[in-house]
Amino acid sequence: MNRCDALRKALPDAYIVVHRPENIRWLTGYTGEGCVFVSPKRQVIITDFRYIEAASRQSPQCEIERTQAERTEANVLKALCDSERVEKLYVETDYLTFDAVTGLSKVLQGVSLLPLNQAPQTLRLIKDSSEVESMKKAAAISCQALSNILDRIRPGLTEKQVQIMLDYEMLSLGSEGNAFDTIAASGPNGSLPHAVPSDYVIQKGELLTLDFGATVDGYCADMTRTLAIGKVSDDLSTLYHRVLKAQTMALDALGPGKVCGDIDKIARDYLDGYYPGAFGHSLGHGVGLFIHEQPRLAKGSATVLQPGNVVTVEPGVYIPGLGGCRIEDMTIITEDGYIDPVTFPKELIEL
Ligand SMILES: [Mn+2]
Repeated sequence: MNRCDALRKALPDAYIVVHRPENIRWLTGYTGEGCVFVSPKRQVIITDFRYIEAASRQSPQCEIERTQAERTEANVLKALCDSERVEKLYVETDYLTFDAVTGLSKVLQGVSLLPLNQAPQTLRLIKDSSEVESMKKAAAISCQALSNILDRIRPGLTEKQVQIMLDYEMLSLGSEGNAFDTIAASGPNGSLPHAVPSDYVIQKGELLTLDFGATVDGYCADMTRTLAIGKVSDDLSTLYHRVLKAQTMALDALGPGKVCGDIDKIARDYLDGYYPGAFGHSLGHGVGLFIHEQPRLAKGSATVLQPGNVVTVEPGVYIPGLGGCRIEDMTIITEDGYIDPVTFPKELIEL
């Protein structure tokens, strides 16, 4: 893996140090701790003893510099900057702590530190075919995991027990780990968009929202399904079908060249007509090596979707006291539309 040339093309003749783990992985394939120094002619992973062998296996195209107690990361960067006569160094000021940046500037006397301004993230907006393959696999595992536990979900289980079943299935099916902490929210907890699974016992007649995702090659899947535990009230059934309609309308409008804010507005206007203010978050977000990336399908966003973007479409309605519902697919924008690798059915399933 070597995408350092893409970064060099974006920032010609620049000297850059990258610390954000997803950016390091995207640029070099290396998944350990440390940072990577990128100059016009070399790329150097700076890490400690624990990761030296892993770095050389994962990133044979990189030089590796080992830190030690008396040879800190900043010292190594100083030596690299001196050897290449660096005057300006781009750093991830949006990721490093204030202390880290001030510490670095003290050691790197005479080198001006400049904000990298998310240049790697901008490149990561467009997924290449290998990234898309990984994301499709992660979505397939997520869907299969839910299918596998479906006939075991029943009243009397706690939210936590359902969470554990889902996580176990995803790992068994080949997920490297969860893309984020699985959400299982039933009944009144469904009105909390990011509910933490609890010991709450799932009851008959409730909606159960499951939001989860596997990871493959570091790439995240993100999907949500809301299930009915037995027969639910007409109010809840209507709520479910309106959320589904909002998602269908947004998906029908999705594609390259579309404005993110316009897609959000389609779902938002529809749901606000029935449940004013109850859809309080954005319609969707980018996904990749990190669970929440750009672009965002958000109110007022003028960003235009491009082939290779991966975005979720996840309208939800949250009503304290009644509960909530969210339905989420992760979509890959293509030249002529989009691919939806989240194939798990969306008609209301009564368990
Ligand atoms: Mn999501």
